[in-house]
Amino acid sequence: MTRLAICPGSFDPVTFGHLDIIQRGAKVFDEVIVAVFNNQSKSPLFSVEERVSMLEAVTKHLGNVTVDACSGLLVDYAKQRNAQTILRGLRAVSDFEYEMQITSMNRKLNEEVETFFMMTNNQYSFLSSSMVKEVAKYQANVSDLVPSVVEQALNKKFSNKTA
Ligand code: COD
Repeated sequence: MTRLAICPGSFDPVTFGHLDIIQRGAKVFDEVIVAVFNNQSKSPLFSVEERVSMLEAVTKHLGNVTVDACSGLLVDYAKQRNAQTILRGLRAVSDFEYEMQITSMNRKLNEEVETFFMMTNNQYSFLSSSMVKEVAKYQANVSDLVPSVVEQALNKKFSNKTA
């Protein structure tokens, strides 16, 4: 049986923290699908198409990773793809409550879907897409935080805007 995991998120935009979880997940599972959702509680900077395209660029070296644009419920998407595992990353205690809520809701919606958590690499424990956007808006150097394709896209987004 193929061990397939769905790695869901907003990825607005993908950071080295996300990439670390995807890369490590790709070693544990036979196949990983990175599922890009629009999280209603966050207003996105990049369109889903832009996020998918950046994720495809930064995961192209991983043969067992694919990227997909998704809408609707995560558990429905997992069922559609015949996946029983959701892969999420955990940074700090502050993530725990949010992740517990999502996991409990998903379990209530479909108890056959299990969620696996991977602890962040220490060097990325402070890293989030929102912080990257916040500092990039003020032209700070984000090359240590995001892949270069994302850095270029951020520069382009913010080059015509006054902070
Ligand atoms: N280090 C390690 N992991 C990290 C880091 C980091 N520095 N930064 C982020 N991560 C992890 C996150 O913990 C998460 O596991 C993943 O990377 C993606 O992160 P985000 O922030 O892009 O993803 P979210 O939290 O916005 O994703 C929310 C979902 C899209 C999964 C959620 O809204 C969802 O399931 N939507 C579909 C509708 C649904 O089914 N709703 C019911 C459940 S709430």
